[in-house]
Amino acid sequence: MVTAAPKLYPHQWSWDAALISIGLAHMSIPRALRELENLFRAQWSTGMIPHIVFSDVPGYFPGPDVWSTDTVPAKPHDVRTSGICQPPVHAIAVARILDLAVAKGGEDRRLAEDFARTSLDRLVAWHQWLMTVRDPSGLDLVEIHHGWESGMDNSPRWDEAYANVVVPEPIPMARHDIKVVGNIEDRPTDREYQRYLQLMREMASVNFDDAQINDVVQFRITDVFLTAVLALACDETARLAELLGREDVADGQRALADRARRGVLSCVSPDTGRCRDFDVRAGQWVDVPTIASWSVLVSGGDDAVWADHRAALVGEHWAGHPSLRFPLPPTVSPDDPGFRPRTYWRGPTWPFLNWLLTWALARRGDRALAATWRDATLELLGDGAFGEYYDPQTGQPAGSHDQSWTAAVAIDWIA
Ligand code: 9YW
Repeated sequence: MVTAAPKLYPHQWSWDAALISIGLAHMSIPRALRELENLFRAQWSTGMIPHIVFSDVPGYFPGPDVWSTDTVPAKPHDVRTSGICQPPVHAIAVARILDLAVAKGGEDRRLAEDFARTSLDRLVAWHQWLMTVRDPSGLDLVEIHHGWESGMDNSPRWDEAYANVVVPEPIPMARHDIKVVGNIEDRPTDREYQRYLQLMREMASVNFDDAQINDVVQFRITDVFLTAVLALACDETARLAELLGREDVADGQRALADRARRGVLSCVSPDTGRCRDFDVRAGQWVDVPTIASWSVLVSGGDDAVWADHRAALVGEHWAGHPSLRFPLPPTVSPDDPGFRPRTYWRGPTWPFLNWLLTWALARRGDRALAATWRDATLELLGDGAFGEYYDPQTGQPAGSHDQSWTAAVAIDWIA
């Protein structure tokens, strides 16, 4: 199994693994499939694909003992996992690998087709869980219970919700991340970590039982970006199902994709034009300008809104900001007072995210912008550091180096 990063993240992360498997497919289709299989076999019986599948390597906090998922009935007993999820990019990986394998032909093709066939039911269960269990209010939007589920851990999108999380007593912490990443500014603060751990405790208090979590967890927000990714994932699953002659699955996935797309469009603010998240506990929209504000660029569903979101993201407040060294989308606008160019999800540009955006653009036929962002990201990666994220103003790598999904997307682009 490929770890997300050699030192900082010595385990398998869910959405990283999907992108990593795409990179691996260029070298070996069987190897790529094994990577995904390692993740898929950790799928819970509820349908959830967990956000971390733990290896035996120590040195990450919070590790499996802190997560306390060992007695969760829904978890396969022979793997140790976290108890939450991440954005559902997996169908995109299965479909991309199948396309590459079909081009190669022979045994690779046969293996990838078999894998896709057995993956279909897994993907259906996963998407279904997200759109049912995680949409208890029937908003056509996926609700998350932890910032980590968004994959954008400390994005300013979650600041207000985290500010409302009460930590009744200090929780012991043994953070490794700040030792591994020399620059403390690159990582979330201790205050943020206390809240991350508090939410884990709340979910563990009901043994990660979906039926009870909503009542105990102090963080319930619909995630518009995750929902936009789900729309694409359902589209890709429908395409896969058609290729494999499973029309029954294709129809269901198309219906889910439409729902997710409607959900994303329902988040567009009539005032700002931006996509918002909805804080279920506070009963209010969260309209914080971040890269997720432009989620319709990912989901599509309305040509006029899509064009608005594209224009915003290439515009002078975002990728076209005069202070940026490369014309790439930062995660927070450099005009925002909260913009921190090196701090994780508060400003840096992330190569894997640029890949996802270019994939969505190319799929819609916007090859010109996709090529611009691809070329600029590859130029950024020319330093050979394969940073986890980059300061968009200086082009310096930040966070972990040798980050696996950064390397994987580079391979996919240049292969
Ligand atoms: C953490 C592995 C993960 C990514 C997330 C990213 C970060 C882990 O690293 O979270 O401990 O903070 O935010 O999206 O999957 O690369």
